[in-house]
Amino acid sequence: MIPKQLIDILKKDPKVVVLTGAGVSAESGIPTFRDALTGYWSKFDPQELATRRAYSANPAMVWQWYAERRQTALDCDPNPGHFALAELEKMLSNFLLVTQNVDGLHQRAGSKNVIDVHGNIDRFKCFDHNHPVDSWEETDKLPPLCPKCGSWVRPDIVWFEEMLNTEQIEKAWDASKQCHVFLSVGTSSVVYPAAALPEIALEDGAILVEINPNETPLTRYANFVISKPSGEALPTLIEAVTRNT
Ligand code: BV8
Repeated sequence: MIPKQLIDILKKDPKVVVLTGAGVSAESGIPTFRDALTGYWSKFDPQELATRRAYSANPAMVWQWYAERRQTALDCDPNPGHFALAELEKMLSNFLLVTQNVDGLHQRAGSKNVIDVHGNIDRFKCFDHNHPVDSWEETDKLPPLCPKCGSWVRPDIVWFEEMLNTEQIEKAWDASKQCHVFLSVGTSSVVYPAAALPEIALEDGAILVEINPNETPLTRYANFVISKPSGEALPTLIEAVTRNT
């Protein structure tokens, strides 16, 4: 499943950047983003719900959507793919994990050098001033209100048409430019600016590896394509690279 040439490259302690998307958490039981809508939510488009506009129009409903997704994330466990990436980090002297996922599973699996470019569903801030919020007065009204300014509490994640954290995306940008190997794992590669990271890595001569059971717009540019679930492919990759090291 893992090309020998890729194993030999990874044995040479290259600079590695990994970009993950919702596919990495699929085997943990978390629906991927574009099928994150089951049941009641099935009549909504996530790209419509994950916006300031939707929150302004229907804060209680969108709060509930995130509350259910948060509970799912907290009830799920990291899968072998998450643990394999934590292992890969330990094996390499220069490694960065950039995740689009907001579920926190990489950190729970032991990954240390992680940038969660779209935020974390279990972190909160306020709608009007981005005040960090870690507790609030429980009332029967939702969303809860910011203790500092009284505006709605919201998840500390990046909605569509919101800017990503400049420092974070610049760090991810720089690492992608300098890396020798870029692994794109479990992402549909359609959401920018995260989807630009593998493009930058390629422009600067990196080897591009894609791990995804399905094709994406990136597939045709990849040097290595592993069309398997990440929970299977990543542990196999680690095992191959550590074998008779
Ligand atoms: C920005 C948090 C500047 C929220 C997310 C027009 C108007 C306005 C904006 C735009 C526009 N055109 C383009 C844009 C920019 C826009 C964008 O890229 N849109 C796309 C969709 C066209 N980007 C933005 O808005 C970004 N901000 O650009 O600011 C700006 C400012 C003002 C105006 C314009 C621009 C902000 C983007 C961040 C959005 N927030 N998440 C939440 O979670 O609720 S993004 C969301 O999509 C998730 O974070 C998710 O991670 C991310 C990407 O999706 P994927 O992770 O790839 O998940 P997906 O389900 O799509 O795919 C899963 C993949 O896994 C599949 O390929 C599948 O095959 C694979 N898979 C399945 N099982 C497995 C597997 N792989 C491996 N193993 C398995 N077992």
